[in-house]
Amino acid sequence: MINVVGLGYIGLPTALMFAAHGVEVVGTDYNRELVETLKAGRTTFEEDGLDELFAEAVKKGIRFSHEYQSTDMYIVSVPTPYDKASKKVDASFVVGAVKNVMEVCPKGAVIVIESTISPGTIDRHVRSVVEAQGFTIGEDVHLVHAPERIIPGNMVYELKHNSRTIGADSREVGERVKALYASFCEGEIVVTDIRTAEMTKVVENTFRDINIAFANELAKICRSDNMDVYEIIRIANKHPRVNILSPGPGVGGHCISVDPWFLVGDYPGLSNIILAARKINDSMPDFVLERIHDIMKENGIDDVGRVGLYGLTYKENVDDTRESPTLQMLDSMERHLTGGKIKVYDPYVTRDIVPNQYHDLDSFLEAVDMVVLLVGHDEIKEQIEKLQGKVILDTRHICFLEGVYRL
Ligand code: SAJ
Repeated sequence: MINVVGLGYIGLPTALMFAAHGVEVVGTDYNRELVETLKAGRTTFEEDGLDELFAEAVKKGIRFSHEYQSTDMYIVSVPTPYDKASKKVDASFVVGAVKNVMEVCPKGAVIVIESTISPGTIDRHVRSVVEAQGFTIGEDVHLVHAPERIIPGNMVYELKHNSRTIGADSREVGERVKALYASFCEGEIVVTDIRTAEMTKVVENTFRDINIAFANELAKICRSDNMDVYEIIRIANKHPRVNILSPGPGVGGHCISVDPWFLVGDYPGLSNIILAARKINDSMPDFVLERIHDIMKENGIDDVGRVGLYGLTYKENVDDTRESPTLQMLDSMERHLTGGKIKVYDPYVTRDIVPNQYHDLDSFLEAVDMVVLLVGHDEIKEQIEKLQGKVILDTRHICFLEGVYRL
């Protein structure tokens, strides 16, 4: 039996996938409300194919509990934020989960950590905790790092088809965990050591952050000298070895905007391009605010209350708002005392999380003269003509109506 600890965006689909493929699973989370929701037969976030997977896992007998189980296999998928001051990984949730596991696990249990951690986290934070409790690593307990790679919006498909990495101290344990993941994972599963697995995961997200930063920097350069960045990227990408990503209002989510900081925190002085990329991406929400200001002036709009932000999530067709560029912008406006009146709408965010939030596209559009497209949800792409007659700032290159402004 596997005890999956932490039933968030990664833990839940992973637990469901194992269960749907015939593995006995108990999912544990300390959030009782979340556990009760799952027990009542409801998923806790929206994701393509998740409800079907949930139904299949329930049929195969998955159980949910707020208590740790006594078993020989644990998968820990708890959050690993970064410490805003030191920029280093905050491993406290991982350490807490491992401590709890050690209170109930039998001798020889394997603890797989799926949470993203910076290279050396297991050495520095986890091993010492395990040893301090009197456990001998490699005998009483085995540590493994198996980072995930699934992308919100396409999680269920990617969970099954992506290649994955297993880092373990011993080849034998690595192969055992590989065989377990192979119950559902059809991609290649590479077995390596723990530190390599830790570093690889962080490097992957850092690679993407740097590439997005390059696109964003190009957008700024082109704006400053009146060039069309989208046309330039489109043409440059016809080169067989060039593949520039898309500029946007910033980088949100809990991975790409977080993981590169681990390297900056641990290797200051050596992580120059990584730091520069982080700064460029973090500067984009303010860049959009400046664009809004200029466009308002150009069009004689002097009341920010007539401006509407479309999209609150960190990217299209998901309901996740963590670190979203829109929230970063609203935060920045508040700091400059210009927030409050601007209107906001997102079809995926049904709860009120910011002031002046609308829950219906038509009434949102009626209330504003200018629309800033911050997220390219299918909802707006499919009815883009509704924006006809508005002043439009499109930060996602999804609107081709006449007169549209871009980044
Ligand atoms: N973005 C752009 N321009 C682009 C691509 C993305 O501005 O061309 C923005 C998005 O709008 C969003 C942010 O970047 O705000 C990140 O979105 P994303 O779709 O690139 O990635 P995430 O954060 O949803 O998921 C990433 C993925 N990592 C990589 O592609 C290397 C995923 O595979 C990881 O599993 C996930 O992080 C994670 O959990 O680590």
